[in-house]
Amino acid sequence: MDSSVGSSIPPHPLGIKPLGNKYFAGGNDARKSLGVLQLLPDEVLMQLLECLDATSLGLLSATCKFLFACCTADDIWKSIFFTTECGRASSFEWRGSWRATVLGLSPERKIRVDCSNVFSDVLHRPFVCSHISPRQYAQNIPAANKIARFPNLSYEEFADHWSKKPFILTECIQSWPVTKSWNLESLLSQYAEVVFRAEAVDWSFATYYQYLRNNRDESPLYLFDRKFVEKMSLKVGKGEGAAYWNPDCFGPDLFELLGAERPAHRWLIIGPERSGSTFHKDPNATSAWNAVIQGAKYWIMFPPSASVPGVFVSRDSSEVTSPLSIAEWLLAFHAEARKLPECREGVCRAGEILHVPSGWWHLVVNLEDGIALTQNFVPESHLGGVLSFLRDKADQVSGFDKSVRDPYGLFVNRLREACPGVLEQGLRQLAEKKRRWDAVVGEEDSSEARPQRKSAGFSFGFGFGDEDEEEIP
Ligand SMILES: O=C(O)CCC(=O)C(=O)O
Ligand SMILES: [Fe+2]
Repeated sequence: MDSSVGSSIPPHPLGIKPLGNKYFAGGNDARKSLGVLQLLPDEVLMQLLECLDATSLGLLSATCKFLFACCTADDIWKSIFFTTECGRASSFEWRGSWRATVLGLSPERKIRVDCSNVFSDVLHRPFVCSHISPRQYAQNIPAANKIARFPNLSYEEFADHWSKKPFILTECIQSWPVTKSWNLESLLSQYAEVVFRAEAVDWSFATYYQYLRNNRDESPLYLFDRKFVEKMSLKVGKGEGAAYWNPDCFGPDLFELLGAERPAHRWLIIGPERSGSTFHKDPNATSAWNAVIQGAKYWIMFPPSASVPGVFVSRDSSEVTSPLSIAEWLLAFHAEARKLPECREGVCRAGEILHVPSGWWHLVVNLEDGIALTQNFVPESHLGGVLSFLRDKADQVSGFDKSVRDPYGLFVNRLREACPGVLEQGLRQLAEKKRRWDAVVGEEDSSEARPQRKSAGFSFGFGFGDEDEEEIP
């Protein structure tokens, strides 16, 4: 572990220590009191405890210090929370931890059991991960890695030079009214009762705000809502009473031709420090912009064909496996990733907007509690890539309503009606992409050119017409 990381971690409130410390502890080991349960490794013991209810956990925690430490681990209580009445409600009182919320404990009440003879990585590691400060990873970015920053760009500059590279614009969204009127408190006063989607839960903003301001989760629940415009009655687009509008520099968004049939494309994103998005590519080969309204986000990005340390992709790229949490990836892989020549990094602050080019890998972490808006779009320069994705990776296409049976056919028809020249150019890009691919892998193995089998799905899928289930990054 990076020594600077270790030094910023406070001691565990119960005194639990990493397993390695056992060898200096002179035989004083709480695990010895576990009786027959000593046979089970910590991972298995925790899985077993996850099957218990609150009462059983309470009883078991009174038997010995090791089980006390296990039975008070907050991750177990998170699972229990979702089986309770509170867990099904959109408004409730958040008490600072899942355990305190389930048990209705007062936030001031602290556990005072000395578990300093409990040695366990399984219990200690989540504590470390929930206390790392993401800011240290955003520092000392090597000059060659820095994401380009400009005040603004014209559409011509974007189309001619920048549509395939990430960049940050520092003076592009300052005229958006929301950059002045939105902060977490103003949203709380205006939208306290509005229910937003945060991963798998639907919570009122008042409840989410309490959680955001006072939690120690390793991977905090991230508010990621695609119906925010409707829920907040916002006006999008230049004109009287507008909240915000699409920046001019990204030019026409060809998915607008799909009208009501376009896939999910805009999200309100709110989260505390440490929340964020693990490595993924955006859906349907779209590009995106991500505008920070409050807070600051650290971005680490790689071009489409790069191998990202700690991220494992199946052969047809339909499945992505990466470490469970952002904190774990930062601890284990950040230093190695930063050394790669393709690595790009940057901090996007309040009032700035970042461009994610089609196909680029990105991991994003909030350095402060904050608010952002994001939108996926299809610029002309990536039309071939999007057509190729819709046609050849039909099983990985996501975000369309169930009623749209043939997204590729629909998009081609709309392009043919509205702008046949652009379609022709996109189909040329598509043919060129296939020609280049065949030249590299040989026609036999052209997996990009064949429709893919249905698989478990890319981890950043938005679900195929599956209302809200899979809209989590
Ligand atoms: O966490 C974030 O702000 C990044 C979100 C993101 O990558 C996305 O919307 O695709
Ligand atoms: Fe993304």
